[in-house]
Amino acid sequence: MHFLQNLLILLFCFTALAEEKKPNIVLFMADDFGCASINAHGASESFVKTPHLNSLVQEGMNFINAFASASVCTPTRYTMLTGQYSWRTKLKSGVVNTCDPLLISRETVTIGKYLQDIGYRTAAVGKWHLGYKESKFENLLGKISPGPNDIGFNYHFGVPNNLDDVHKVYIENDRIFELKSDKIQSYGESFYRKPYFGYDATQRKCDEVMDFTTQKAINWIADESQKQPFFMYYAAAAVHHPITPSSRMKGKSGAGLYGDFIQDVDYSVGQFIKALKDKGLYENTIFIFTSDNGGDLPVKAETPERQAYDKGFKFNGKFRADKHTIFEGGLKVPFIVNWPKQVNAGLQTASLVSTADIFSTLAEATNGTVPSPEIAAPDSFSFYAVLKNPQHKAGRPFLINRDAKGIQAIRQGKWKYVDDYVPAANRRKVSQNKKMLFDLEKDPSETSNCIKAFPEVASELQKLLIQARQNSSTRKLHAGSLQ
Ligand SMILES: [Ca+2]
Repeated sequence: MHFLQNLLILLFCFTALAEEKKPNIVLFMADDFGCASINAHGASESFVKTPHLNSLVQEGMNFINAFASASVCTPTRYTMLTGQYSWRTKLKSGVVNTCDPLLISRETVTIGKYLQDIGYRTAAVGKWHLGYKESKFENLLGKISPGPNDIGFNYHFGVPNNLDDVHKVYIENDRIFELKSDKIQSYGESFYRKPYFGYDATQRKCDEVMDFTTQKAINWIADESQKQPFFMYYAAAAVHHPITPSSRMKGKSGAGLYGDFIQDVDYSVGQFIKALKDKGLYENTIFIFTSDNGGDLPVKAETPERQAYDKGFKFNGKFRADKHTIFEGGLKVPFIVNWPKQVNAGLQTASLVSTADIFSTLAEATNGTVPSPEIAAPDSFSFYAVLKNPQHKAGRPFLINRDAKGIQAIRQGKWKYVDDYVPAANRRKVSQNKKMLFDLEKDPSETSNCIKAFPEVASELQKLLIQARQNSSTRKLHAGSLQ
């Protein structure tokens, strides 16, 4: 009798576990969004008002020591989706250009593919900037393959590269959205002084892209949420130049067009949260908000970013420099994780995390385990334990960052070492980079290179960086060092 009773209890437990619904995931990545651009991160309301992002911070966990893996778009996005440093690919510097092939191979296990395998429906909506097709292409006509659909995303609605890239069209799954014919008639000029392709299809309007892609993403969530758990990777096209706020936000901030555009990002976040709440999904959705790199601060006085900055709006906080560079202003990003069912409200953590760690963390949160580095995410360290306890030190022992030129830095504890190695492709422009060492505890704004005072620290960090380059995985390298 006892045996039968126990068996029944066991069966009940297993069924309850199986029925425990896996969390939904919204990964919201803003573009060029500085680490001090929202009120909860220090931005004055006299410049911008970000009520929805402030709520995310108040209701979730705020990471104050979080870094993008690179200070430009493509490498951070590559590393986030694959859990692998981008400099292990052929892209040693710069970003994917207008007609470049897909940087992620079909064989790579992306976070999308990983989640599909455990029962998720997945989507990549918004800015893509990881290339399309097998090799360099003439144009985007015909079937666009391989593309996001081939590497782990059931649905794709994308802006190919940037807010005002010369393609000027949206991509839906493996085709140009609303293409009428194969006629091409180039016209006008983009922000980059190159003519638009002129496909015979709906042309994007910069000031409508945020609303349009947000709505596409929310419609997809509404359609899918009743079926299976979902993963929505939403990559906002704002606040990358050209600074083109929506008519709704134009003139609404105290920091000019740039502040208005930040408020568009906030509005979009609010739309997602509203949709999740309306569907009763908010409690069990992991909502991550971050940026692919720090804010961009152009030199030209007439740019909206510069004007906002000169008014006193320091959107990268106290940190040195901006996007493209190897300094903290280019690498430090906002990082908020909200998951009401599992993560207590109003917490803050100083654990070192990177956008590279999202893969392993989501794997652990949804599947209770992290894939072996031979199979997937070789450079992604899970910070799942931090979500349970903000005092917990995340598993990441050190972090490697790269800038637009392919220069690398490694940080460990309070030290950050910038290496003199320059990828071959850039050696004509930069013959040799200067080695630098910063004590981030004493000097978070990187005002003084202290390499002369601590040459042994620099040389240890350089050794570790070289080992990391030679090893196929920093997770494996770290596990080896612990044995
Ligand atoms: Ca960017």
